[in-house]
Amino acid sequence: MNREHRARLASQAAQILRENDRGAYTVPTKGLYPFQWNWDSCLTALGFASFDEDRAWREMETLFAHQWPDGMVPHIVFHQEDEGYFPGPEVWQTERPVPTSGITQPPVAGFAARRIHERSADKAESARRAAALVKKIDRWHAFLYTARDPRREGLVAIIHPWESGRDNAVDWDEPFRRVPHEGIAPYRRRDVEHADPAHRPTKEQYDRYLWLLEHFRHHGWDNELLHDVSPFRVVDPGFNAILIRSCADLAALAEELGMDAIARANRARAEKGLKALERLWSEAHGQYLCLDRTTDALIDSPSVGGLIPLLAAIPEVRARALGSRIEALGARCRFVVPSHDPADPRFDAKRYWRGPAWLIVNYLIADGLVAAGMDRVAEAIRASSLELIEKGGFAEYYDPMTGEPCGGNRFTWTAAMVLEFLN
Ligand code: 2M8
Repeated sequence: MNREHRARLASQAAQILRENDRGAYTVPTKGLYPFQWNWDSCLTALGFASFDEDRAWREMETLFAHQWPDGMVPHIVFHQEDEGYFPGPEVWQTERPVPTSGITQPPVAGFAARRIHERSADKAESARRAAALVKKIDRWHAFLYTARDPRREGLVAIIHPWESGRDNAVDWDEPFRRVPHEGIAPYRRRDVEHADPAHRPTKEQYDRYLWLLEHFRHHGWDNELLHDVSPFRVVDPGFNAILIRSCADLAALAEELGMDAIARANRARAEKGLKALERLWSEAHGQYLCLDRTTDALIDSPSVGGLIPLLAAIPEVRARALGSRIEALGARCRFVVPSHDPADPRFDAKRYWRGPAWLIVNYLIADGLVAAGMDRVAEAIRASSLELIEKGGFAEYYDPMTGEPCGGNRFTWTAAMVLEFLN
């Protein structure tokens, strides 16, 4: 790709960020997702940082302004009313000053904040804004390692598939059987009016998402209770690896800013998490798997969640094995990285997180591969990602067999990741 070509792609990506900018936060895409989402915002901030540092910090500051008193950072902030999304604030009923959802999402904030600060041009201003965020991110990490790890194992559980960010991954099929899907209030889905229903989660899955939501609402969104009362408690290697990396990055950032207690606490969390992650390794699959905390058994589902640990400082032998795994997946599809192994009969090339490739996941994995010295594999992911954009535009996700763009279009975090890949 020549310079002119790169500049054209970067300007298209920046244009999408501006289009979806609502002033102090961005929406993931018009129509389908009209509010602020947690990990979308943090990854989008990275995109903003390449042309507007002030706007990058503001994106994260807005998100963290809605942190709960217990430290949780909600997965959606409903800044304004919009009928176009379900479930909206009237279903969540979390009683926050500005309505939010009642669950969280992968904690990429520590990772993003460190990266934005490292690249900042105005170091004094960046340090000032980073320091305020560091305290809040630290409280979020503390929340996760208590409320979601009550036995202090060093591994946090998600209590709703939406918390993983990989909503309908094959990983949840088995533990989801324990979640009832009857007796919920009647509802009307809006997502299937914006996107092809064949590319979205099924009705049965939505019923169970809603059952959990109503169950937690019934428990007053009390995070002291929710982990134990949830019939769905899964340790996701992707979520945990992101948290471990964010703890390590927050420790480094805090140290640079002279916030020593926060640095120490997060370094200790990262070390403990890394050791505990080993429990999720599957020699048979050559990758990490989810662990069902209710049965204490690994879930037999080779998904991309088990490759995301490349982002954390896992042992070299594990990183090498994951590198080989990604090469093997590459031989099974035209574009990498599929969110589920195409060799598994449950793979579904167009259905959301059950097969399609996602640029944000590609970015996180590529980052880990470079850190582990596997530049060639990382470069293949980067090239594949940019080719997907060239062929299909800035979509929410892509069929890894054909490259067909799926889901929402002119998608914010996809555009942000293009800016990162071009950086
Ligand atoms: C998707 O999830 C939301 C629920 O949070 C939905 O489908 O309604 C996921 O891809 C999630 O990872 C993402 O943050 C969100 C917004 O892009 O959409």
